[in-house]
Amino acid sequence: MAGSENQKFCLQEVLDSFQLCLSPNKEVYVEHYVAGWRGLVKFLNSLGSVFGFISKDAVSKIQILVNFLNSENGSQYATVQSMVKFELDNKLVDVDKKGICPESGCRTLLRLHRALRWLELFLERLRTSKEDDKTSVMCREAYNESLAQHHPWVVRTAAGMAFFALPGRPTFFEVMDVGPPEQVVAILGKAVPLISEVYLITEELYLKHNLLDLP
Ligand code: 1PZ
Repeated sequence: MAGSENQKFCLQEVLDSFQLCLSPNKEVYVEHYVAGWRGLVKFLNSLGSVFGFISKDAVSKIQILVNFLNSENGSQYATVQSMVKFELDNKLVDVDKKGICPESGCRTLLRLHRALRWLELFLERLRTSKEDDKTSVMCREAYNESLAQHHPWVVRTAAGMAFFALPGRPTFFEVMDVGPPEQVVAILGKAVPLISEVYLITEELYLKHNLLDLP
């Protein structure tokens, strides 16, 4: 994946990945989940280096999951469902506190899963926003309602400062690179429900296995 984060971003690609994410029986494919995040990291990188600390963390989590996919147990990581089963069955998850498995697939994916909720809330605000609405405000509101609750003060502060560097809505829409604003809004209209579905399926799975607070 070297260098792939620097290529041109297109919102359509992210939409495609999240579309491919769900199997016919509604399991979540890790490969496409990770591809969706790669697309998002590309987008974040094209917004400027102030967001570097955020994309760096996302990239390292993506890499952990890719390594599992490419490992000898790769087939067990095909879907989030199979990953959860495999790691729980084989005691590969630190359930209470970080110890022998500080970088399990389950806890790593949980971080991206929480960020997916932020994304859903943010994109929905963006979709319904008006021309002069501020992206930084939409981003902060979405963050406070979701990810912020899982971040310590120092991360919240850094994130809060980065939000000020977000470009305005017109530039933001241009960087999405799918055409005029109406087209962006239309694609967001498809993307948000998809992201929401992937989020809900994962959330229910993690809840069922009591994995929502993994350290
Ligand atoms: C378009 C604007 C982008 C704003 C992104 C909003 C999210 C702010 C997240 C700030 C993350 C700061 C860096 C590191 C955080 C980590 O401590 C946590 C917990 O991981 P642990 O320490 O437990 O291993 N990491 C995360 O919460 C995952 C964050 C992933 C963020 C991906 C954002 C992708 C943005 C896509 C842009 C459309």
